[in-house]
Amino acid sequence: MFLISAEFILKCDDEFNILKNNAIAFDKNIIDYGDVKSMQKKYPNAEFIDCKKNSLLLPAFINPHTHLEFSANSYDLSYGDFLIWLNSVMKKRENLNEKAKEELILKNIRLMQESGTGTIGEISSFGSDLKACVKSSARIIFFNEILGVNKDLNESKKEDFLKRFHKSKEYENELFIPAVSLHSPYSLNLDLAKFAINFAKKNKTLVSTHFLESKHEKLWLNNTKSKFKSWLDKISKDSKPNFSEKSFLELFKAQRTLFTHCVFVDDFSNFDKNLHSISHCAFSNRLLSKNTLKLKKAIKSGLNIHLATDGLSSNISLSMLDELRANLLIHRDLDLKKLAKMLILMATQKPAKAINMNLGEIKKGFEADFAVFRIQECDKQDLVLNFILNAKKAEKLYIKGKKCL
Ligand code: MCF
Ligand code: FE
Repeated sequence: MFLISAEFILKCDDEFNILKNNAIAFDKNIIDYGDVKSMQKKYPNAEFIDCKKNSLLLPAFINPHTHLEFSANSYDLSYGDFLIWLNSVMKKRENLNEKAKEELILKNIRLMQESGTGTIGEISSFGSDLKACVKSSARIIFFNEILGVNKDLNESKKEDFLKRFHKSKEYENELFIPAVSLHSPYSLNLDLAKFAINFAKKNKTLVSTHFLESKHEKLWLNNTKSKFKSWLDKISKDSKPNFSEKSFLELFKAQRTLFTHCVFVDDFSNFDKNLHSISHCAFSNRLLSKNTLKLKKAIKSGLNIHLATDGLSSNISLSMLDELRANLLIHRDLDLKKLAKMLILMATQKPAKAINMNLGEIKKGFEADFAVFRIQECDKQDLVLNFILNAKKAEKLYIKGKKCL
């Protein structure tokens, strides 16, 4: 058993309690916490890790949406409009995937850990990220992606998906959790989508999907003239939308699902508050979507909204700290200090609820996943905002009680 002390501990509970000069007793899980002296008395045999003054401990960040197979991108893709980006991805994706070798993916996972992230939701398009994800010390939810509009190819798409899923299943353990990703309503036909949902239900996995990321997608799903038609006609002749906004959402009834982007959602009441959540990728939306999530309205609806970085295919960093800072800049209709606290919860407690794991909070019985940062002297009322503004690198990272940094 260990005992770790810090000057400040962000519990990341609903009340946003901040503990001062407390210590946490933990093994794989959080056993107890309280003021340092009484904890040392209560657990005299625990190994003491003293983080001393000017330290801040918080639950490790959860980044539930990345595309590590696109990690080699830097000058390759075009931004400013979703279809322009998509064309560039289609042209470059094989090549980018080829360049994203195990070493590069491991390096990026390491960088994420160094920025305080403990859990990653990886969208795997090809399966070439499998080995690195298994090798790393991060907790990974490995979303095997399925997509395809051309019905003639359905059987081979299913076969390929099953092969990748079963391969990932061979490595399943406490820190590596296979799951399913249905790419999006514009890139799937009904048969493939139903197959994937039924498969996820049967195997009791988490599901992730991209939804209403661009105006083009919204127009397409609403059967209004859109540039998506000519784009999709290149893949499947005389294409028609396979879903409406509503019929796509109906697929995910009774299924725990993370919906990524949702920039063009107008009515959040169509989601299931208990099982559905939104992964908000602010930086990615700036590059591809010409719009951002209506955060205030989305939160007011009672739906669980959390943050994610998306991949390096539409971001310059996979650090949740950078993503927190990007969010501070764009949600100008929210009070800055209140927003800072909300955002910390959207990087810890909220994504934990979305993936239904005992993570993201300093709470007895929860997994011992936390990060420690060096801070500077600061008024308690300014602490959270100043932490977001300044933090770059975690000093320590524990995942399931194991020291990773
Ligand atoms: O989240 C971003 C933007 N929206 C959709 N897809 C992707 C993103 N980053 C990478 N992708 C991948 C996706 O997984 O790009 C491909 C898929 O394999 C697009 S193919 C329609
Ligand atoms: Fe994505």
